[in-house]
Amino acid sequence: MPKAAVCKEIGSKLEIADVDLAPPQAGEVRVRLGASGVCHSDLSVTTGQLLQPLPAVLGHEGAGTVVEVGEGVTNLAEGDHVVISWVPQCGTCYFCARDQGELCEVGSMAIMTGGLLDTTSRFSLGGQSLFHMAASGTFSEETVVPAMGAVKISDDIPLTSAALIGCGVLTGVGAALNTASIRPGDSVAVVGAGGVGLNVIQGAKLAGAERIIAVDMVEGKLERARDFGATDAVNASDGNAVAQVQELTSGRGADVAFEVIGLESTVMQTFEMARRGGQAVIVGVPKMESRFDVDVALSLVMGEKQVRGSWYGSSNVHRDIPMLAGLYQEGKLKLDELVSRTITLDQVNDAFEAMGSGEVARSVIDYS
Ligand code: PAD
Ligand code: ZN
Repeated sequence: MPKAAVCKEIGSKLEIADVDLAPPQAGEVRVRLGASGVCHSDLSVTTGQLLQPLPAVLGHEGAGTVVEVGEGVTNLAEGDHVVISWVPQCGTCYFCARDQGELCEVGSMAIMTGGLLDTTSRFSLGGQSLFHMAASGTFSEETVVPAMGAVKISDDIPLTSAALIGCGVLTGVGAALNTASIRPGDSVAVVGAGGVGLNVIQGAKLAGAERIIAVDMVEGKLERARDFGATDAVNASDGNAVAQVQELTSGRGADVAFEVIGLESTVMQTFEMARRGGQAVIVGVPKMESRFDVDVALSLVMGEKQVRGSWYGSSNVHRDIPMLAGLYQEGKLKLDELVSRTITLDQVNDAFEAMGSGEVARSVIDYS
């Protein structure tokens, strides 16, 4: 019986409980988690900002060891170290065939229903079925996931660092390398320097951006942003952040501006920070009813501004997880530095509270 953190209803704290886990069915694997990061999206489920069928085992940023494979699984074997992908990607549907695996038809259906690929769950508590957050459920000592949602990595990467690839790193670095079109020498603004924003910053650096402006309201977050490649820092609590970014970019605005918070107000600011002909890339997930009001004539048509949403870093997980793991091994991608503190599963509610503080980039549950 694995111990897991369960969200029973919106507005309540996660409950730690011993849950039942059914064996993997055909095309599934059972994974013993080594670690799971705590992402803002987990908190957003508990506040109702992000839709997720409940009750559910939360957590979607995990890495671990395969301990059992279901019938017909050929891509993984017992003992493999894997990063869990919260969008299982089939590789063959309409979207995967067009290099938009983050929108995979099969994976998206699982996420929406709260179950695995057949929409049913392997978790239960006292006979009541529990959903898996995003076909994962990594706030549990063990989980069962689709084999197409687990990607093998080398055994010598610490699982506490590898776990972060599963959401924050793929999302952030992918937004910079896959969604945006950053050219060497570009100026980039990143609004929100939390766990995902830091990865947009290090992704923009990998893409060759020359000026990387981090925008946040917490001084400690801005200091850490510099360690990840930010060349400038704007504290949004010191007055108009848009004007400060424009001042740093010769009055034009940034070539590419990213929103990595999930607020209507900062989505609008990010759009205004992008220069004429530039891109605003929205990564943060605001509440579901959010709207975005743009002046069509001046900004979109005559100004040729582009707005793009970025889901899971526009990543092909089967390509990008091994690529990111390789960059880490070559010393070109920071993972260990994202782990501000390791915690036990019982401390997960405290990790939500710590998110607002300057000291924490990511809290990571260490199951070992
Ligand atoms: P986080 O809480 O670690 O970081 C958010 C940062 O924003 C913090 O550093 C805050 O200090 C800062 N902040 C808050 N308000 C403001 C403000 N008004 N102005 C400037 N800075 C501010 O969160 P995270 O990095 O884990 O997640 C960020 C968002 O990304 C969140 O909405 C999450 O749900 C979303 C996300 N999207 C995807 C995707 O695929 N698009 C994947 C994962 C997470
Ligand atoms: Zn996440």
